[in-house]
Amino acid sequence: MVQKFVKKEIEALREALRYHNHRYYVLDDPEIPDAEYDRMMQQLLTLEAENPKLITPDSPTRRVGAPPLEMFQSVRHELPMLSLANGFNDEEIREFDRKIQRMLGIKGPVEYVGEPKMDGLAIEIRYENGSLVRGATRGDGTSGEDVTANIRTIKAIPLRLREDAGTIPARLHVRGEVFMPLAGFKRLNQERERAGNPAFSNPRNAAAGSLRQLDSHVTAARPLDVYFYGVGIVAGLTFTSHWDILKTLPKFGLKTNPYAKLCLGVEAAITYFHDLLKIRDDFPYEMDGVVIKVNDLKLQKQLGEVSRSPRWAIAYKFPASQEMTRIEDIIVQVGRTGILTPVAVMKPVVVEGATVSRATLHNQDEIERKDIRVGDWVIVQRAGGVIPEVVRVILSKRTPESRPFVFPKKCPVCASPVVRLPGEASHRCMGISCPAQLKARLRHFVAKRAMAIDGLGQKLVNQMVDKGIVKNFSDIYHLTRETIAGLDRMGETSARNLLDEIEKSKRTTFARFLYALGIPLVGEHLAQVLADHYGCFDALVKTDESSLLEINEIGPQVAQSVQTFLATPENLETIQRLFEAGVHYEETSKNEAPLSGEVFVFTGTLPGMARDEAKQIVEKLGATTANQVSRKITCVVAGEKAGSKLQKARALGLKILTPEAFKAIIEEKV
Ligand code: 5U1
Repeated sequence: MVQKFVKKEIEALREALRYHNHRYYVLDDPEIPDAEYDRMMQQLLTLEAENPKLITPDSPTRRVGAPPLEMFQSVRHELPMLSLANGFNDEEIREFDRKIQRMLGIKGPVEYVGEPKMDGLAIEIRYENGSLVRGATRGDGTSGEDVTANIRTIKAIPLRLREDAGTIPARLHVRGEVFMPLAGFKRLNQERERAGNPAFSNPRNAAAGSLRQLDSHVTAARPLDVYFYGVGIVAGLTFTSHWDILKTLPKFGLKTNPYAKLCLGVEAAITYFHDLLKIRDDFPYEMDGVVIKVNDLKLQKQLGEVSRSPRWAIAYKFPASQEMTRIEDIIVQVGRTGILTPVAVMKPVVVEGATVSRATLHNQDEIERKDIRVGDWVIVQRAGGVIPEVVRVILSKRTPESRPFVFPKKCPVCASPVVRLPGEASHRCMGISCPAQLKARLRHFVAKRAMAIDGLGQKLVNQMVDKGIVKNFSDIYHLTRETIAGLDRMGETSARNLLDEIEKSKRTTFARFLYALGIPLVGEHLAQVLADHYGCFDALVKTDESSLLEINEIGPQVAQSVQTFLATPENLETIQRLFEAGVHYEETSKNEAPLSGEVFVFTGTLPGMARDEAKQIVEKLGATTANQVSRKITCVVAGEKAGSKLQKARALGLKILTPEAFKAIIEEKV
């Protein structure tokens, strides 16, 4: 690469790393996944190694972490707290082992200790003559923040060492990781949301935010825990191996992770990593990998350290559970029940070993809550290690080209109207013959409590749809013996039986017919309510939302659903075809009633009769009533002071009755 461009690239990387460093270490509010940060750091390290002249003392590679916050006292670590080199695959771990063997001149297997790498905040605690005297964060490795008061509130940390190990050392500086277990993290976030405080984005941030509180009472109320994994200055005690440290510390009351394991040779250490990876999600806390350490302390000393990391240890990182990618599009999928689900189409990215390119965005509210737009950079994770989800938008990377998502008004599969019913989170397609829903709708249509076509099960329905034999409900009534007999596992006899059942189903009831149509939210009971009220399809189709709302058990959701369903021409066409194919129902009394099919609107005052009374009378005679004037109205009764409704009725050319004419009709019909 041309030197000028390399310099520019290095500077851009440094600036980005400084920005994210600040978010991560100072604000406890990282914006990008750790894996992305690691990658940028790796890239910068490589470029600097290739161009050593361009290294500057202020490069993020020369320093880890950020300076301590001003409010805390700064504590200088008597021995620097090192950080770890990372490995991301088996081969990198084998290379780490080969280097160790080379440096030590060993040919046989090296003894390692494998330990879970906790995802928390590194600390050092000083015990002097058995008493806890100081607790500090790692900070930049050379000095950290004095968080003694906060450390003292963590119940897993002894204020005085136990004496089970015999003599108490004069000085024992222990190192470990403070973390927040998942259950406590979940509880804390629920409490915060209830109190209107922002939730922590992950347990690591929650632990860091809790430990770096100026008021130790706040820390005391946070569910923090600790595992110790090493020592700094020690006086009055000697250790021979790392395993010795891990087994001795608990005797002083200092917890070490019980999942640590002695591994003879690098292959055993690699197996340890894979075993832990398999059960990673079963742990009550988050780990981000395992640490593999040379066990023998003499060998550790011989190996020493390079820049900021010991040569005798490596962090073998688990595949990242969060990654960063870009939303290229938001598409809409139609489920078999007609629910429309927005799905983010993303630039493919590997998360926990699997390529992720799509994630459900659930519904409009979820998109608005997370403010997700097409073109946005987002963080994705695999929920429970499996289902991809968009965690949040990286707002600082948003460009003016990002576009908010607008739900389609028409179903992307069948172009029928899409509605979001009042109080519902989802949008629905109202198309009765929508191919995306056809199998499920047909199965419902033929079910026992609907059209009751015995012998037409899901498998047969699926075959008919897949072969294109049935494209809508009415096609069932045009099936022939030959067509049915040609289907898998069907013969002449079963075809004849099925045709008999189909024929029988043509004679039904209005309520069953309505239920079979599968109008969203209209179950068996409401189908009966509608059938009782309207008596026949003609009356129902003429109704409007306000008249539907006048029925006792019909609320705004159902009213809108029925109204939209019946206002969809494709649906009416299918229903018409069913009637033409011979489907009919027993006419109910409403159908035989003298005013059946009529829709009345009353306006103005009727002398000697309350409006409700007039409505009841016409309803008893089989008519329906409405509050608004529309083309569906067959008769407007206009009393005194009839206002705009009368004008509209005239404009639409509707039949208008005076109160006297109305009374005469009633008397004649009763
Ligand atoms: N379990 C564990 N975590 N951890 C982190 N051990 C461990 N050792 C570390 C670090 C930074 O460092 C020493 C190897 C120096």
